[in-house]
Amino acid sequence: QSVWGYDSDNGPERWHENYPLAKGDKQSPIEINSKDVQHDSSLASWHASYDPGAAKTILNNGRTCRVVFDDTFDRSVLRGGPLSGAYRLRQLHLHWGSCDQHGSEHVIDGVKYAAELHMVHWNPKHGNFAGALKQPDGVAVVGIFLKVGPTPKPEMKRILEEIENIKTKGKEAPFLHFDPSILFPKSRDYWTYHGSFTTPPCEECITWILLREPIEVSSDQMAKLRSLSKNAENEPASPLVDNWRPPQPLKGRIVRASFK
Ligand code: BO1
Ligand code: ZN
Repeated sequence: QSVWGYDSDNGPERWHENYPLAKGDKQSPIEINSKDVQHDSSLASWHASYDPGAAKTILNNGRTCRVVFDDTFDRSVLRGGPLSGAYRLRQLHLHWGSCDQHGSEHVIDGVKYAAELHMVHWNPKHGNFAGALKQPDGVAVVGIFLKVGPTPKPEMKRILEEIENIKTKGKEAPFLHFDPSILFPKSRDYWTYHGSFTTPPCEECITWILLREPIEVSSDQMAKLRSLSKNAENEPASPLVDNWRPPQPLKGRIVRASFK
């Protein structure tokens, strides 16, 4: 297991060998059981204020497809909900499966969605991203579930049409003028809890904001995502699929809901 991944020889079951935090007490993702969540009427609504001009590039790093944003100043920020102050958007990426029955990291009442979109923000009071991930209130991730249905999500087009240009590991393409808030579902209802990065080293610095309402994508759109490769251009072909970590122990944590 020289580098971590999602295969049996380097996958989630083995991450703790090189990254002991992976066995911590506040790991993500988790399974949410709606009967166990606490409605909290004091939870405010959240607001994203994103500058389309902050979008920079899209890349395939062999583990996910990521869109990177300029985070050198408070340009695209997330506020409200369980958060204090403004958190800066740094990147978004996805986790997905090899079929529609799995792919999400968080599981809701036993339901695994086909994919999960993560919008990653950091708290600028900690100076930079590296500093933020050492702090319990360092990072805020908005999670959006993708389910497969008859209706494509036109707002996913920009990302999916770039997949052609970043087929293999290490490929990167310009990705300019994109407002990721077009990907949000209608409802702002969310669950929140404190957890970790879902990839090594799995630091426990994340306020998770998981949106209740999934967005719908078509089967063709999911197929495009699954057409990415985890190999580099000069290596044997290997599809980039099933890049999700399964649920981790809740260990007494409380999940709060903004809705009844
Ligand atoms: S996620 O939203 O928990 N799936 C997630 C996972 C990894 C990152 C962001 C969100 N980013 C990575 C960066 C690395 C950094 C690492 C810290 O987080 O790409 O540069 O070192 O664990
Ligand atoms: Zn993620």
